[in-house]
Amino acid sequence: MRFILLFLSLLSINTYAVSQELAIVPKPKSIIPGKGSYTITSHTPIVIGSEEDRNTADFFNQYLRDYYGFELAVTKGGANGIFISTGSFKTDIQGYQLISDANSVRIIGNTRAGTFYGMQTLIQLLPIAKSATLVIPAVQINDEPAMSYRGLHLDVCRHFMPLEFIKKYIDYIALHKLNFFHWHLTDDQGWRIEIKKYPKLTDVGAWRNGTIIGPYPGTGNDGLHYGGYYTQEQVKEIVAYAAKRHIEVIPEIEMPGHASAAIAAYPYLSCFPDQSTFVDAKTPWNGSREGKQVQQTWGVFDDVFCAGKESTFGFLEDVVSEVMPLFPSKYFHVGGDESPKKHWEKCPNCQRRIKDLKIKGDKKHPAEHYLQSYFIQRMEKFLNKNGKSLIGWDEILEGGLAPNAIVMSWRGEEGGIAAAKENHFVIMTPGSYAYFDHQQEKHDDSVTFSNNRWYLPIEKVYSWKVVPQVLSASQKHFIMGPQANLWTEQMKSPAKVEYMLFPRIAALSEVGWTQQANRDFSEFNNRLQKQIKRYDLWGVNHFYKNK
Ligand code: TNX
Repeated sequence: MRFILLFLSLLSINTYAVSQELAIVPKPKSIIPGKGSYTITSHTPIVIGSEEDRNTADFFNQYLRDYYGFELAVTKGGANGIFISTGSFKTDIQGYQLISDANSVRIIGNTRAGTFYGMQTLIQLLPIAKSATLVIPAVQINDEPAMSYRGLHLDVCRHFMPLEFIKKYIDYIALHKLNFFHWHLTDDQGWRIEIKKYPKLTDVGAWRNGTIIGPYPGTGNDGLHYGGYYTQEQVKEIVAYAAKRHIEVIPEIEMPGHASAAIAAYPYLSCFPDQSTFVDAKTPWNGSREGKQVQQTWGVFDDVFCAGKESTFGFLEDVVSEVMPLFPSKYFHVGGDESPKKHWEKCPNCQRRIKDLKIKGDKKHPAEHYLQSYFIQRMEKFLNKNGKSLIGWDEILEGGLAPNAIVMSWRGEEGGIAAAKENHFVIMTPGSYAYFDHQQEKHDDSVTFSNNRWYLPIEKVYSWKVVPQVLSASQKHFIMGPQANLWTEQMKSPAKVEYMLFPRIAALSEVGWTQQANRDFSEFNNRLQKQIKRYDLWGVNHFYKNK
């Protein structure tokens, strides 16, 4: 009896030790620990199965160079080494198998992306301390993602992020086996993408004369001329960089709301071009208040794209036509959120449009509500004609969904549930689990650290069940996966973005990748301790760094 107990306790210590040692995030589907280990030295070759796997080898070499100070030769044959290849399993599931033993490490992906993810797992088998010989435990891992869409968003409008940081951000996405980068490129406080036909969008719209200090209404205005934008060449560079990491970039061009920067550049896009931008009495403003202004404060603004004038749609179609070819993704995000109807109610052009289209208000909603639906449906037709699928925030449900639209559910899960019930695809990004601008610490009242007092600790992110239980099995199929959003009103620098992102990105990755039944917070938390050491190795300014 005592022997059995001793044996059992040794066994449990052993499994514990293994799960500690193999701290892989997101947690793989199955891990079978082996005996012994494999040692990588600077003489170990990476043997690729075909030229298409070279990206994956390059990524690994870049990682070795950055954190261990050496890299490996990439070859096409050999008996020993790290073998990476992609099988032809006739599946689009991005799974892989990784087997390491005393003689080799073998990664076989179901798809190129699968092979790349296998390499991400190998990266997490490396010791954290810098060394010239890297010992990998023997193991057999079979893995695949639970959800096909695993996204991370970044708002570069409220604060502009340098190109080099966008690349770093994409690396972070890749290292967590996420596969979509949602790039929020236009908003009230800045237009951030070059449009050749409309140069003022960036000459004027990419710059503001100041920024309020702290959350609205702010304790003052910093009085600094602020802005920046990405040229089309830079955008292409980012898209290519992401593609090498099996990440699709989805652009977002906001309409009809969050349009102050575009309107400052081209006032005719407003219902009332001659009216100066409204600044409420509470807002500390810097510089001129005359004419249309790029916003210096946060929130929702009444001056939106006019839905009555044909010139608005001409402009938007031109813009979309320049943006589409830069992004091979089939998805195109048109925003659609937080668009007040106040101007449309008073605008003769919008009212004429309502009359011409015989749009009627009803007990539930005034006619302008349905005009929003007309706006989005019209843009959807244009996008679909060009082979793109429209994504919008859940407000695009207002007044009826565009026929093929994909809904990003942010005001809770309700929008996503409603859309899935109408057989529309859905990306889940509810504020209560996925808003990384909310603070990680309950009593952190320091306004410099978050957008507001909402509290979103990593446990809460981890507890997120992406697929709502109320849906039927066939409706559940429409839930593509999770996304977390980083709205940067209170993130002035890349360091601050990292502070808000890490380590919550680890929980997000598991929410999207690991089967629900295979997830447990305290077990995750054990692995997280090692993952945080990895973040230290990368030099990330994570939340626990200064604790
Ligand atoms: C709502 S989420 C917004 C953003 C803000 C964010 C702040 C969404 C579609 N719109 O414009 O930055 O809240 O948490």
